[in-house]
Amino acid sequence: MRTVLHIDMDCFYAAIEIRDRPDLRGKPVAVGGASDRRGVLTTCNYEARRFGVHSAMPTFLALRQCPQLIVLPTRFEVYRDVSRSVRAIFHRFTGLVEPLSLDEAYLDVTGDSRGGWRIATEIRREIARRTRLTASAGIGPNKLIAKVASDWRKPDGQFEVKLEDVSAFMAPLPVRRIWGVGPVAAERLERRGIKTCGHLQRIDPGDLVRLFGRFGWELYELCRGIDRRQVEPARPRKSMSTERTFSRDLSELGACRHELQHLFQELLEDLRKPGRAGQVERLFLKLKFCDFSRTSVERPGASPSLAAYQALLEEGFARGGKPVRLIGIGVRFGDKSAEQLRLPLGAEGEVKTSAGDGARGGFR
Ligand code: TTP
Ligand code: MG
Repeated sequence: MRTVLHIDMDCFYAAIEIRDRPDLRGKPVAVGGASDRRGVLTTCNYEARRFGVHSAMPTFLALRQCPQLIVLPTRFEVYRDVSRSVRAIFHRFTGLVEPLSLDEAYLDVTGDSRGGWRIATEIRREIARRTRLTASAGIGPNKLIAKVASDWRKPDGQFEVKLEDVSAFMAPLPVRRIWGVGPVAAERLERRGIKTCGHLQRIDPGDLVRLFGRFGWELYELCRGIDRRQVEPARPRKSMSTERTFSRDLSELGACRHELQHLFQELLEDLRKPGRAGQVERLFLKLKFCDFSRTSVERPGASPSLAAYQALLEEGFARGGKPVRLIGIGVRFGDKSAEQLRLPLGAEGEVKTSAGDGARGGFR
């Protein structure tokens, strides 16, 4: 019998913005790209959600739906810092922390005599004290249950599902809530009148296997709230990168070079941060062009330098021959990344080895 927590920050980016600008409290607030520049929202607060505004919505549509919506630009650096502090809090409770994104993680607290409920309360209190932000928690015997439960008392709440209540807890949930059931599988089920996990629980396992192959067995368990996936602490990272999308496409190589300097500084800062370290083996650069086509250039190299990235930029830029919408640069680590190394920096910002904690998003 395990005890798994799922902790999820409330309206994460928007909550941070409102924390830092209290005059915005009580008003509908969203974070994302400007409406005149193909922008979409990353998230919004509950006041905005009441108007039907949501994550990934184009900003111009959101403003149509809620004209008084205040749309703020993203400040990823700040979100990353907060995310780090929150993760540090998790780690004071257990080493078994599996981050899912900047604002959510699973924690395995099996065997801790305080019990899941009390640990979740303490973690949420600590998050509030140190970051002045709220989080919600789900407590259950596995990841599936914990994740669903963390939504139950959002915002600023927590919900626990005991082992004996798991099957009943699952029954009313739509089949889509099950890990691994995408839109296609959900539609196949719904066409047969199977809309909830409760419906699914009544299907013979043989029929599920006939319909879904091996996944049928998993479905048989998942719809009953049985989930064997372990909480897996973050693995050593294979690469680290930083990127930027420009509000106006860059048509000159000179302008790209200028932006590259900023990106390079960011990458160096990230590489210098303490954490898991590894030997840099390759450098890469990616470009996305105005027509959304992309190219990437990569070469072996143990020490990231601005000159090396400039050479990659020139190659990629010439290849595209089009205005540039996004530049990303990064490093790939060798197999030794797993070792806890922390070697000194070389001269002139050259990085001999690297360290970072994985919060910076890569290319998705
Ligand atoms: P979520 O946890 O999905 O959302 P949230 O924290 O804003 O709100 P909730 O209270 O419902 O948990 O995502 C965390 C952050 O990730 C969110 O603040 C912004 C970012 N994000 C995006 O950038 N794009 C997206 O499409 C989504 C869903 C989130
Ligand atoms: Mg969240």
